[in-house]
Amino acid sequence: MLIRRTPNIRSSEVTDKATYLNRREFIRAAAAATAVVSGSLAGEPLVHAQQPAPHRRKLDNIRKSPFSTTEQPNSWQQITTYNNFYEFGVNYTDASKYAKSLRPEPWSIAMEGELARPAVWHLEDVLKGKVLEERIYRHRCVEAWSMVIPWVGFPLRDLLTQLQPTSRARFVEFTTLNDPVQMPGLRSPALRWPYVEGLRLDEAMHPLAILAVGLYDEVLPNQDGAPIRLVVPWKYGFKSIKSIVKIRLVEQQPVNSWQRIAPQEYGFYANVNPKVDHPRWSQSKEVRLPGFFRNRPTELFNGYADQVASLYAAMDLKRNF
Ligand SMILES: Nc1nc2c(c(=O)[nH]1)N[C@H]1C(S)=C(S)[C@@H](COP(=O)(O)O)O[C@H]1N2
Ligand SMILES: [Mo]
Repeated sequence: MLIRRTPNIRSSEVTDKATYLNRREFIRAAAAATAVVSGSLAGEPLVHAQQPAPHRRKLDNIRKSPFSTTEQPNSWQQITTYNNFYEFGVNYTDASKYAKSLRPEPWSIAMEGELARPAVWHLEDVLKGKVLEERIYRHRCVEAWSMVIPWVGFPLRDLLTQLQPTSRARFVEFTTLNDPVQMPGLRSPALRWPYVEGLRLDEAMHPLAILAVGLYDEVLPNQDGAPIRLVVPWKYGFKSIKSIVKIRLVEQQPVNSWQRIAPQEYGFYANVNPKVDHPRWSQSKEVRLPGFFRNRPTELFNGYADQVASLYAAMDLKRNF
């Protein structure tokens, strides 16, 4: 028997990831120290040094959703200057600086795989006259920061129902645009490109899972995943893939980009869970931006347990992390 050794991560990649994580911690600590020294009262200089996204088009036909949290949303400035979007660089300020080169209009999305009705969607046509919902959701990155974001979008299940998955469809695989001209970060091997994510079909059909096309009543800024991104509020942020160009229904569980690069650190499920630590840091607490301190208890399923826990009733969440 041939034993094929497949080292999934090159040690250089692990080192790189560890280095930027440490650098982020360092930058955060340095910013906090500066704020104290310069006597800042607000305690929120970290995200204020950056340029917020320009305002583009207003969206119409938005109704409020009963699924929204009553927590105070973060500001436009905060939501558009503190981003993870590795296609534009690995630091949280990179997307606000470099995502200008993304061209989100016109945009098409291919729907493929186990579907009775495969389709190519022209986003502009689909959104014409469509009723959208404002969903104010908690947003929790695997790196322990959190925000509250007023997304505008529609349930992913509406789209899937229309496309009619076949009986073989068990998972949904999403793929981000892969154009190095628009996305300079693709020239770096930080991740295996294109960025890919996946959901189990029942997760994708859950009413909380949405495709977002806007933020604060406006079209999505580039750094937040224009023109269309997934939002799965009970999972770590990396599941919420940005700038989607392909949605594929498949039989086999997809391997997402983070799993591929570090399978012992990032799983397929990525459900927010205070009891399942990341191998290199605790998940029991989080920092609500724009603060500095990890002093907020992490909530199971990011606070959405009442709605989603039944999806995982029979599962060991330590093994299926
Ligand atoms: N294509 C793509 N999608 C992505 C990412 C990325 O690097 N590329 N980063 C993920 C991570 S780690 C997080 S926390 C969220 C951040 O979303 P936000 O910048 O809108 O807050 O986007 C996710 N979606
Ligand atoms: Mo993240």
